[in-house]
Amino acid sequence: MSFISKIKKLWAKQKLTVKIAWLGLDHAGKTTIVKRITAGVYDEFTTRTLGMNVDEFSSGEVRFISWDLGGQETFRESLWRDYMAGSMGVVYVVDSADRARFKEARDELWKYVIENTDVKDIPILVLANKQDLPDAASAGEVARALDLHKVTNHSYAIVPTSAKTGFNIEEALEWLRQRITEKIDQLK
Ligand SMILES: Nc1nc2c(ncn2[C@@H]2O[C@H](COP(=O)(O)OP(=O)(O)O)[C@@H](O)[C@H]2O)c(=O)[nH]1
Ligand SMILES: [Mg+2]
Repeated sequence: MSFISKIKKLWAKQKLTVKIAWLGLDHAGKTTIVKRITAGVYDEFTTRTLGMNVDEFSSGEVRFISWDLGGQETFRESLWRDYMAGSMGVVYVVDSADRARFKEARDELWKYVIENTDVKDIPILVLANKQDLPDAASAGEVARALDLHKVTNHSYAIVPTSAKTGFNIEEALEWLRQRITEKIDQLK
């Protein structure tokens, strides 16, 4: 059973919308991954998200909100907070081949998620994306660059993925689905 159908089944039982926030620097692959999940295709021509850099996708009762981090202006932060409110999980996407921006990716993850007191204890799934590229850093290298070993206030996982080949996308989301299911069970 796919991630989407499991979440849908879960929702049917729980009567709630599962909202997942997708964050990461521009060009990391967020829109491409979400499109692959919701439409089942690799879209080579995903355009750079313009304007507010916010995309919303829905599949059944699963809502994906995708937000480009980096260079955010202050007025956007309040909108970002609204979008984050009620999110049951965060997917943080990194371009594993873009080592020049690892530091920036680290800083944004810490600023907007880990050190953000508005973000309660929700699971963080880090995708070390673009593993199909020959010079891609391993998931371990990405984890070190992001200082993930210093994270104590969230459960997290890091998974190497490729939106181009579909490598590990389902498996990664399975981890998130399990964490969210546990959370919902605790609320019962
Ligand atoms: N080779 C490769 N390219 C990817 C992968 N994921 C995304 N891309 C490409 O990277 C660019 C940025 O992707 P996009 O989804 O728009 O990134 P976003 O800004 O995070 O939403 C696009 O040209 C995608 O086709 C991947 O896993 N491998
Ligand atoms: Mg995008």
